[in-house]
Amino acid sequence: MNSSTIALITGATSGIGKATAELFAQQGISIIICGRRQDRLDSLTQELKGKAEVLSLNFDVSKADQVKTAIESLPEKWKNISILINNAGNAHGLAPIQNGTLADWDAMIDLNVKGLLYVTQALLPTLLAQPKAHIINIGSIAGKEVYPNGNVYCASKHAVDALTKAIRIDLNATNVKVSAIHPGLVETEFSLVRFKGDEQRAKQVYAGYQPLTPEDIADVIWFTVTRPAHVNIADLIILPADQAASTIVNKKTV
Ligand code: NDP
Ligand code: 8X3
Repeated sequence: MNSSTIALITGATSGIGKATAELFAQQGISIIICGRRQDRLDSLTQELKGKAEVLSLNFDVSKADQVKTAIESLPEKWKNISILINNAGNAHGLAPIQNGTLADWDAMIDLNVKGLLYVTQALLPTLLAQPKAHIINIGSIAGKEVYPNGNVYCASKHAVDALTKAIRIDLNATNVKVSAIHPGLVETEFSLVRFKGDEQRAKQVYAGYQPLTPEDIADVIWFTVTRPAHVNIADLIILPADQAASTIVNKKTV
């Protein structure tokens, strides 16, 4: 892998996607960083300047027309993408099903499930045209288990798990490897988004134990994409040492 390798990373303006962009840039991979916050895309482009070739694309993954337009707008030299990191995703709310809102449910299904499908479909012709290509879907422990009040977020991540397996089967006879990485608790802006900007509540999620960092997940993504051609890390769960299951975390009382 070198500067002729092009990776497209969704959700690169924050958390896991940003750390992945930083690590890929350090390794000299050309990266397309995606997200909706232009100021974040601009500052990350600035930060990575001189380390690697960087192109930013501003689009909402949950809007099929925006995804199509953004991918079609790629300059010729950026078209040969061989690594797709489907990372953009979030939870909206944490409420029992009887108190959930349609707006939150739609947002999660549109982003975590439909967004992943839209980006994957838009890039498949390109990925299939490369000698070797790789799709990495960022799932979650919430795609392997369900937990109280996690209902629709867990369902959306179970869908990511199912789609990863299904896409791997459908692409089995092609040049495209398909992998999923399922993190447990990672300290990012995830909980701030889930709790709609409530910083205190978000902080509590990561208090009393050592959560994973976005860089821990970026390392695993890098490991996954750099295995030899005959090796596919198909499905991987990564938890903080203090986490045994979604809701079982060895928190020290303070
Ligand atoms: P962050 O909130 O820090 O990052 C989410 C990223 O997704 C941002 O870059 C955001 O960019 C982007 N995004 C959100 N909505 C959209 C949209 N509609 N269109 C395009 N981009 C969007 O969270 P994380 O880094 O933690 O999350 C990354 C992935 O990891 C998600 O799929 C999440 O479900 C998963 N995950 C996270 C865990 C955690 O504990 N943090 C654990 C397990 C999985 P912008 O707002 O600029 O569009
Ligand atoms: C994010 C981790 O446990 O909040 O997917 O669902 S969790």
